[in-house]
Amino acid sequence: MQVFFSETHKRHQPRHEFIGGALVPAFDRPERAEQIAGALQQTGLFKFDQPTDLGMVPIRAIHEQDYLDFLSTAFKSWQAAGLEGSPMASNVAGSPKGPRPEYIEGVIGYYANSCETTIDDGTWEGAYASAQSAINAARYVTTGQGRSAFALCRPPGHHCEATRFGGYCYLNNAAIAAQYLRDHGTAKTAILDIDFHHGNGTQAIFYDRADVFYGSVHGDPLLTYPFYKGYSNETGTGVGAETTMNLPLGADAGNDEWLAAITALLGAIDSFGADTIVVSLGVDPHHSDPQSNFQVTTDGFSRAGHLIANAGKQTVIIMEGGYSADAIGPCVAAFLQALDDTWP
Ligand code: Q9C
Ligand code: ZN
Repeated sequence: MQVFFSETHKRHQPRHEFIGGALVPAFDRPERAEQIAGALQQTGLFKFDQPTDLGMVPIRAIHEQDYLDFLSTAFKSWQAAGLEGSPMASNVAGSPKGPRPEYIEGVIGYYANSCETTIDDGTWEGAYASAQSAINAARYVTTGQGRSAFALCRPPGHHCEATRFGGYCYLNNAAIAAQYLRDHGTAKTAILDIDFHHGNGTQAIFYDRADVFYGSVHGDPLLTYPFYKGYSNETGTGVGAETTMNLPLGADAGNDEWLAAITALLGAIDSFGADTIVVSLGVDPHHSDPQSNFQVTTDGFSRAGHLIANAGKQTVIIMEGGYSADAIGPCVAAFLQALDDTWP
């Protein structure tokens, strides 16, 4: 399988994040991507390429220009204001947003949906390169070079909205890929999000859209991040009514429940009539993951890959979360190999 992976992810080196009232070492460490790349390379079944720089147009198709300007200058603005820590929001704007504040501490909260995530020197470069991997994977599939491609994105994207970062995400790679497919000949695209966390950013971006389906299986938001979105009664609005589907699962959900939810989401995607599936692949549902309360096994990811392959659609896979150093490589490899092996 074709993989797009940029070494530039290393420029994104968050020092810490804010959890439980304390600054703790950041979960999205550069080693994550290296561990996944290493596991794929060991199999000898993947062809790695650096993404071609396809520019800002596909990114602007999802994110507002003022947000992009903020993201690319936030670190400098923070330093210029004499603030000493890493830029992070200690307050967030409500919705709809009022006036944009002038002082950077207000500006950063205007563009945040969550307060644990920092913007460091190199974050913009890393996020831009990550988005380019997603765009390259979408282009690979939509130009008929192959039926599937994997974007080894880091940082991840699915918590990021059109104008708000958070949850370790700065640019919504899956949304950018889905929109790229729409703009290049795909009539109907579905996003299947199997990260442990609900993709609140992706859902918000496509909530009122009839041409992009968003379906997710995730930890019950009553118990876990992002807490305020991802409930089963969120199903879309306006012309996008019934094009969002959320299947939250309770603590300790294992392979059987998780795979049944994926099967249900694939059924809805088939009824929707999608030509292409964008998979937001988080491997944090694994039982060993420090962020999740699910009990999915490595074999569970293999079975998920089979199920998705059997849908018989073009597939663009986007890396999202996964924080268990020992499990993330094997889980991604198991998923992608199963997906590749079982093409009808
Ligand atoms: N007690 C992704 O997996 N907060 N983001 C966790 C844990 C943030 C996860 C708090 C989790 C964000 C892409
Ligand atoms: Zn996650």
